[in-house]
Amino acid sequence: MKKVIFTLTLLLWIMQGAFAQKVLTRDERMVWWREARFGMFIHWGVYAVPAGEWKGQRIGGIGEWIMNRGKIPVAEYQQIARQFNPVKYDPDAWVRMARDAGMKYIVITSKHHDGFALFETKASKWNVVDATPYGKDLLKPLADACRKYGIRLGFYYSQAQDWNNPGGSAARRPTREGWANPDSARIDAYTKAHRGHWDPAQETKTFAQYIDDVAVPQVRELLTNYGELAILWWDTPTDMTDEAATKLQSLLSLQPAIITNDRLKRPNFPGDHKTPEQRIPNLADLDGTDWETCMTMNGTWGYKYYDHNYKTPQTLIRHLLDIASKGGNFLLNVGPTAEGEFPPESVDILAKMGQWMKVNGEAVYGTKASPWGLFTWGRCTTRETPKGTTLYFSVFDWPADDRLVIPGFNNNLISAKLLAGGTRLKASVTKAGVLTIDLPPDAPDPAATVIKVEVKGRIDGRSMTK
Ligand code: FHN
Repeated sequence: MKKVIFTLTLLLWIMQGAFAQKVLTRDERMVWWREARFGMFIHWGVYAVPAGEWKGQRIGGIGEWIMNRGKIPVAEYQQIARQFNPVKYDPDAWVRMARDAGMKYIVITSKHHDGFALFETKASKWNVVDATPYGKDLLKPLADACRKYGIRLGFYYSQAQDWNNPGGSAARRPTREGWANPDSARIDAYTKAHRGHWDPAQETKTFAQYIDDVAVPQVRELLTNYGELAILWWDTPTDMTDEAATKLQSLLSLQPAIITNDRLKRPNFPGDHKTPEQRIPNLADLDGTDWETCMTMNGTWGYKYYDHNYKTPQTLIRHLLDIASKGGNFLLNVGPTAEGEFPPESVDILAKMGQWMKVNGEAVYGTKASPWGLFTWGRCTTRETPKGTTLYFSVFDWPADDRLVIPGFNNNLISAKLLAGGTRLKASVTKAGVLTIDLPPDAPDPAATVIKVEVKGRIDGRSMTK
């Protein structure tokens, strides 16, 4: 009998251990994210079909807003889905492009403000399975490919704004200037009186009904049907209530390790990280909260066939270093075409950033912010090691005298070398604490050349001038 009781107790104990869900602290959940530093944002939806043009006219502004800025009626907009047939969609290739660019995670628009779900959902017929000739869930194979290549996956979900599912909110924006819609004055007067809506079909339910009928069940589906998820990326809390936010937030317990951003509802739902958009914060604006800059490669998130105004790989590499030197993450956007391809310019940028990251990624992943702020010639990231501290000086503007001079340097030097290729560099520290590094005559990498400096002890950069 004693033996039976003992065995049963042991079994119970083992089972408890196996099933008990450990509550992770925020720091535990954020470990991989703080290491990752670089991720891919993907804005994809039926708006890639008009690709910035409606009825022969270009609608200015960002491509995924075409329905709102053109005040396209619901029934007309929904016709677009009939042309959404991304037969060239190759999620395996997408994930490889992200991985080869040096990105560690992907966040994709599962549903943007036009309410169109890229996934199979029972909560609304306005989704890729029910409304398009393609007829298949787009997120499942992406989740599989991410797992295959060890890339973390996050879902963007527009929780409040939804211009197609009735009751969803709509930001109060006028018809896009420059679009010669003869009816725009009347439409704009209507939107003013109707909390941003421009079509009575948008108002057949209340916002609370929309939350219960669409947002809550869809977020539950997203958190249940795609395996382990890394991030839930909320966006534009227009008209959001605390009650609705609480309902959505409570679903997150379905994914105990998930990270969320700060856009569920302000100010009571701060999430895990801030999300400066299209800008890199100044040092003075940072308050110790984790943050991630999201940015477009050109001027739009969703695909527009005529936007070729791309930033150069050099600019984007420097943005990544600027962000890392301030302790943030970089979420860089790609807007695929309606057929399912990344625009060629994006492919090229990703490949070039990947070439740089392959050699210099050490200066980015898992590094900490510069203890000294910014240098006029470039940026610095640091890593604490058992031996002391490694400093990565990323030089953007090569000094005319081929010398890097860093005053206020209080540590003993171990070594200095070029990160790419490992060539040792002559370096010395004067008694007055000035570190001088002799550089080769020309910048080996015009985008950013990283000088890796190992020193004893920890850095006290307070005495350093810029
Ligand atoms: O309105 C959206 C926009 O379309 C895009 O998705 C960006 C990405 O951060 N978020 C909103 C604007 O803040």
